[in-house]
Amino acid sequence: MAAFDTEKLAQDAINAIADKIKNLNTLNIIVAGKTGVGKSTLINSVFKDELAETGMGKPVTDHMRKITKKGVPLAIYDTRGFELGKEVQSEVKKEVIDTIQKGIATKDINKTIHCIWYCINTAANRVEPEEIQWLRELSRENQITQVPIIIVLTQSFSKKNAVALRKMLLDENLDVVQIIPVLAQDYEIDEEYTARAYGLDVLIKVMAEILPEELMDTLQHVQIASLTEKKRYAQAAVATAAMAAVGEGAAPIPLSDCAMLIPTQLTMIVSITVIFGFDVNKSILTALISSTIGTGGATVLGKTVVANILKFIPGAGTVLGGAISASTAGLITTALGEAYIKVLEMVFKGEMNINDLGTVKGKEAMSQNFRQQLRFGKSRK
Ligand SMILES: Nc1nc2c(ncn2[C@@H]2O[C@H](COP(=O)(O)OP(=O)(O)OP(=O)(O)O)[C@@H](O)[C@H]2O)c(=O)[nH]1
Ligand SMILES: [Mg+2]
Repeated sequence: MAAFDTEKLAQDAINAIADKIKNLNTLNIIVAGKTGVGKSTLINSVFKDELAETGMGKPVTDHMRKITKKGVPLAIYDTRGFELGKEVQSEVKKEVIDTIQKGIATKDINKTIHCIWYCINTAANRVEPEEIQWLRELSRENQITQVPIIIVLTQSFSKKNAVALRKMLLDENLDVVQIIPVLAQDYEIDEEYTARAYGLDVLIKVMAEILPEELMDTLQHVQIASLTEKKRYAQAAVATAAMAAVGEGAAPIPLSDCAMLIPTQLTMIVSITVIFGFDVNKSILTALISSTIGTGGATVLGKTVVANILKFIPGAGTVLGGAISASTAGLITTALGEAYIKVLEMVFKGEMNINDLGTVKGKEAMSQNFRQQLRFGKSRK
C-alpha cells in the first residue's frame, strides 16, 4: 500500500504552482487613448494586483511607459499625450508601430505585442475625426504585423450612447477585431441610481479568442474580470485529469495502485490554482487534500480512505476485490477538481476570504463540496 503524506503533497503542489507561474508566457498589451478616458481604471479592473496604481511604469518611448509588476506575467504599454494635437498623435503612432516591430524582431513571444486596446470615452459624447483617422492609419501600418486592435468604449454607463457610438464606429469600417462597450467600475449617476459595471467579461472572452494558445494560461491567471472564463478553463483541466485517471484501458484500479492517481490530481490542482491566480499557500492545499482524498496529517490512501470516499458515491458499492473501477477513479478526480473550483469561486465572489480556506471553515466547505460532487456527479463509463 503506497503511503502518502499530506504535508509533502501540499509542498509539492506549492512548488509546482510557483514553477508553473514562473514559466507562464508574458502577455503584452498596448493601451492607448486620450487622457482621462479611463485607461488606468480599465487596467486595474481587468487585471489583478492594481497594476496601474502600483507601478508608475518605466518610460520606454517619449509617449509610452511600460507597466509591470514582479511575478505577474503581464506588461501594459500605456500611451500618453494623445490630446496634445496632431503632431504628438503621429509620434505616438510611430512609437506604437516601432514597439510592435521591435517585439516581432525578437521572435520571442514574451516580448511581442499581442494586442492593442484603443480606448474611447462614451461619456464624452463625441469622437474627434482625428482619432478615426489615427486608427485608420495605425491599422494600415499594422497590415503586415497584424496585431489585433480592439476598440474599448469606456465609461459606457449610458448603454444607449454606447450602442450609438458603436454603430457609428462600425460604419467607419475600421480594421479592428471588436468594438466593446464597458463600464469598468460602478458609476454613481445620482443618489438614487448607480450604473453597474459591465462588459469586461466580453473583453476577456474576445481576448481568449484572439490570443495564441500559449497565452491562455497567462490570460486566465492575470484577469479578474470574468469568472465564467476562469471556470471554463479550470473545468477543462479537470476533464483532462479525469480522462487520465480513467485511463485508456479503463481497467479497474487495484487499491494498492490508487496512489498512482495522485500525480494526475496534483497537476489538476496546480492548473486550477494558476488559472484562478490567487496566492494559495501550503495550509490551504493541506486543508484541501486532507478534507477530500486524505484524512489529516500523514495518511495512507488505502482501503479505509477509498472505502470512505466510496460511501458517498451512489451505486459504487464497497471495495470489491480490492479494486475500484476506472469510472470511479475518474469520478473521484472530477469531484476533487470541481470541489476546489467551487471554493475558489466563493473566494472570487468575495463570499469567502482566501485565508479562510486553510481554516476549519474552508475545510468544511471543501469536504462538503467534494461529497456533493461524488453524490451527484455523473459516473464516467
Ligand atoms: N465610476 C467610474 N469611473 C470611471 C470609469 N472609468 C474612468 N473613470 C473615472 O474617470 C477618471 C479618469 O480615469 P483614468 O482611469 O484615470 O483615466 P486614464 O485614461 O488613465 O487617464 P490618464 O492616465 O490621465 O491618461 C477617474 O476619475 C476615474 O475614476 C468607470 O468605468 N467607472
Ligand atoms: Mg492613467
